[in-house]
Amino acid sequence: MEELKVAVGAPQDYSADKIQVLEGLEAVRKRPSMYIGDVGLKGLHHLVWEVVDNSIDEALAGYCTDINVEIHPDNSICVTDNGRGIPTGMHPKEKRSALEVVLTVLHAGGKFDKENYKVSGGLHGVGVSCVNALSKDLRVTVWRDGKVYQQDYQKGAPLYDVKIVGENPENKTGTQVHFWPDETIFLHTVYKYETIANRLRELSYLNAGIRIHLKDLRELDDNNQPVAESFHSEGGLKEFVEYLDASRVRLIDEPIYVKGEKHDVSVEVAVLYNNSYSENVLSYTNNINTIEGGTHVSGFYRALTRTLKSYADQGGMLEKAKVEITGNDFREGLTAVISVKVHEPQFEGQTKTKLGNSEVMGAVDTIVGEILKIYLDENPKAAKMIVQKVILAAQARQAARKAREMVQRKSALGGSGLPGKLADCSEKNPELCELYLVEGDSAGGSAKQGRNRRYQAILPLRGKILNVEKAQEHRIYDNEEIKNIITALGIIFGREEDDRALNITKLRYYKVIIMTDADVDGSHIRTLILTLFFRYMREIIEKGHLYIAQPPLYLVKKGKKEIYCWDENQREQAVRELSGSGSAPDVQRYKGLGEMNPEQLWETTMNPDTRSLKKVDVESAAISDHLFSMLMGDEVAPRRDFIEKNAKYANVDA
Ligand code: 0RA
Repeated sequence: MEELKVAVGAPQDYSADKIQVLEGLEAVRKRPSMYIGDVGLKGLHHLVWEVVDNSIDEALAGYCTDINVEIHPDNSICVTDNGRGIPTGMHPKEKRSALEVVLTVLHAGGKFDKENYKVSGGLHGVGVSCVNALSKDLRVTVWRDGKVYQQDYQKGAPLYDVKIVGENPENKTGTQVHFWPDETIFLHTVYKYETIANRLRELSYLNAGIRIHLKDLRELDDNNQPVAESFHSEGGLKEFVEYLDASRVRLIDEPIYVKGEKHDVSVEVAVLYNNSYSENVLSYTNNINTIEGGTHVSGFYRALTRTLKSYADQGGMLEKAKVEITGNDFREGLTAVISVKVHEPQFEGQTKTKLGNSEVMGAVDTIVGEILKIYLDENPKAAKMIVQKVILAAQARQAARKAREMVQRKSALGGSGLPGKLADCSEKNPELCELYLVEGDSAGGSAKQGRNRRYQAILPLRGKILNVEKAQEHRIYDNEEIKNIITALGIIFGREEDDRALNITKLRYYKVIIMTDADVDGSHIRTLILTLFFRYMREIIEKGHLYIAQPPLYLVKKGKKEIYCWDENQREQAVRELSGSGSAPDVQRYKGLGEMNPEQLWETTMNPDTRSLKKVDVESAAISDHLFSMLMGDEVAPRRDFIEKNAKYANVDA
């Protein structure tokens, strides 16, 4: 019946049909950003996510246990799974192999049969045909029905009909997609191992049981083996929060774990409390990181606040402590992962990473509320630890408000209210203004002399600023350097309904530039400043206002000729260049900014025409949070491990 209807309505002319299909993929090639976000590194990696998501879907449907991802020496990517294999039979409507349809028809995505798939991943859900369109070459191989099928494509167009390339007597099943991104489309074509490894790790936690193997064939390790890692988690989200909190001190022994389903929304949550003062909540919808949060996160907070509050009320604990508790007090020291699976997710917000479905809020609220209540009743010891932490947070918040008000009242009263050490610029339009946060009074002095005083302001910082990772909020307002930074920036800390929320509408400089020495102390101070911004002023990073100055490492000099160098390669080249006529040039290694005179500092590091600035971004909140808590937190072992492991890559000094 179905087939008959399709046959009657189908285009008579097969080739016309084919042209239409190619037009679809042509649209992807014309406007790739509409389908994969951008054509930079992000878009390049998006191709991998798209292919892997299909295999994950197959695993979620219960047919696939292992996924292999290989990065080849030519930066092509090969993804293999042991699922059912993309169907290869004749597609009744398209009159060609279903395999070809999946690979060449936009939005076909392989999901003919919606019942088979609970949910589908992929931010844009564009499917593997989109990857095909943006690849100069792609080869798909399917093991199915005792045969091996194959088809090759260029820029999305099949080179031949699907063919059988071999027998498969053991009746293996699976799909392999090997693609070569088109370098005429992408700005970068070199894959980043860490980016892929981080995403695959995340996927293995979000989808317990699946084994994902990554192999990088571009580089051999010390044993002449390709770099490889396998990701597999039986504990799923429970292990995910433990991983996130690995460098923190726990208040409860085991994660609180919630799983349930309501109104077709499946909800999974894992929660830990630690002794820090920061909050780390990650949320996912259909395996996609919802960076901007949304209804699932709101539902979680509602349930957490209501359930903990009523538990504490019943026990008379709040009355005894004589504090007013607000929603945020339940979030200090909280680490949680929220993962929901929704049939038709609506993504909103600036970066389309905020979940909008209203039914999800109630589902998460109800499920978390019920299970958390049972947990608290059954685990009185853990419950007491959490409530005590909440009460402490409330008391600290009151102290912080007083301290913060002192800082802000002072700036509202006294004259300009700006810190005495600030050498401000004359320009008043913040879009044109830059603030340099400079390590040390002497470098600060050089910067003041070397700067363009019309639009560049200088704030010297003396010594090391407070490590906010280890301090309660009210203490940060006692710190002279931090107070100076806040008042110089002109921002308002906290609002009535949300003490932690920041108001940066009055930000006085659209570029805030951290300028520290190129030595161990300098990098430590830079990390401390970055931690302050990450924990208390993240919006400044998110809006792209925070930068790191890049002072040169060397000056190579002979006679009147001077060449500044930022790395070893440049230094070697400069030495070769100036060695030309006889004697070797003089090489000066800059360790501190203070070794440069004001003119040199201007020329190399501050002049917008010649300097290079590194923009700070919050690549992934999970990674940064992990990194900051590890670098700045209490536990020493993870920090040592990290530094040992990354010593040769990262510029992170102990
Ligand atoms: C459509 C239908 C079926 C499986 C798949 C697509 C499928 C797609 C991909 C993409 C990567 N790996 C995959 N594995 C399977 C179900 C086929 C059946 O009923 O046997």
